[in-house]
Amino acid sequence: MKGNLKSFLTNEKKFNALAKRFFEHVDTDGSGEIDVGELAGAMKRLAAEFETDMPDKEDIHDLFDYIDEDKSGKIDFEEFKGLVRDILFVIVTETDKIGERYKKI
Ligand SMILES: [Ca+2]
Repeated sequence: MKGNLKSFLTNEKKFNALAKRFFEHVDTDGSGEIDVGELAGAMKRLAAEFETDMPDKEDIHDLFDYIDEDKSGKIDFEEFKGLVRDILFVIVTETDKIGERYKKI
């Protein structure tokens, strides 16, 4: 599993396919760009799924600004891929840390 995740980060084709699937989930109107409302919807769906607190307006705008690198007010696929890469990187890093912890036991 860990190896598979890492391969996503280095295999451009696999990574693009995965990122595209996520992108299409968020881009609910299929315009090819994500606006604040679509990002808010995606974050709320995630919060509901994981039964965590709903993100507030500030959280949503902070994340949006972070992803919207050129500050165009829309997130395009290239910018979105940066986010997916960050998320995968965190998962891989954390998984490694957890693995290390178990080795010590
Ligand atoms: Ca859109």
